[in-house]
Amino acid sequence: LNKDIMFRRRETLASMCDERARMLQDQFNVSMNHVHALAILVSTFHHGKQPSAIDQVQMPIFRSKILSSEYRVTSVFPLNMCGYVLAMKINFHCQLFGQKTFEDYTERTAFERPLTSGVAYALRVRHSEREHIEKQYGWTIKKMDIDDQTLAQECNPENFSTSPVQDEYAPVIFSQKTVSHIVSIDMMSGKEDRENILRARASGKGVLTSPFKLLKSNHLGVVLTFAVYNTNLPPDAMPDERINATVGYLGASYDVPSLVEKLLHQLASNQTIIVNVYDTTSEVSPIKMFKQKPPPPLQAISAFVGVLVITLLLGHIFHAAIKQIA
Ligand code: WA2
Repeated sequence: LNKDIMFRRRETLASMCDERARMLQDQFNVSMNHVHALAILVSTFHHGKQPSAIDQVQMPIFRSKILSSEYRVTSVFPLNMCGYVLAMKINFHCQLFGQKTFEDYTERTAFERPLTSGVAYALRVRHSEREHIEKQYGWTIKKMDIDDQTLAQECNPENFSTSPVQDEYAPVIFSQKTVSHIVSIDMMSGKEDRENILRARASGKGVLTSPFKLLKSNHLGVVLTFAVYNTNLPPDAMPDERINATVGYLGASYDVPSLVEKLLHQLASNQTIIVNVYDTTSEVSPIKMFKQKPPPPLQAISAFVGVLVITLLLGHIFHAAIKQIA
């Protein structure tokens, strides 16, 4: 009889596993496609038009609060009355409306990216352009150097130190509200983000980092990056051609604990399970990405079937699922 129960539990777990693995794979593909479409949107509306037409994606609402920072930024232009107004308009447009439009658009389309915790756009900035960009946006480019203690606390871009001189930078200029804490931070100053940026722009493909601790939440997660080019490159374009045509990077972060929560929430049933997630890309040292604490009186829950272990293979994302019986 005991053997029979074990057998049935194993069957139940196996199908729950398969269902969740398939759902992860599907939702990841959906999210990835939409992030890719966002990269094309930025390329078309922000870089493809002079001046940026990103605000025509959706008419922004005028906010008078914005006006003070706009004056601060434009006052650097030593222009006559006419030119001053002109400079004001351009700044208003790119710097503030651009961010507001991106924020609104990405928030309203968040349902298209079910597993992501936020998307952001980092601009490619050469050292020679740094001063101009910093004046235009009204902040200095920050370095992603922050110890674990500070990470756990409020993560405000003001707490980051100014970036030292580099050949080039990738400061975030637009972000979904959920990740607004990375605006002005140079994404090339973080090891994982930097590697992703370099691979994305040379390959023209969506690329994924290994799991690492994300800023602010300090949760383990991964980042997906697509390069944004200033022309519509053919699929067979050479890496050098791609690197030269790169103007920025569109990225999305996946926060694993919230991903598991969302997944469990959507598949809630009368069965009780514990979900653990491992990245098994490296067979010798799998990375524990999420470990759910078991509720105390586990054996007392009649619906408890076991511990579900989802393994992620980052080469083939969310490739397989295996299971255990507690
Ligand atoms: N996004 C959110 N949280 C993070 C993070 C990130 N990167 N890196 C560390 N914590 C704008 O690939 C370009 C997003 C990086 C894209």
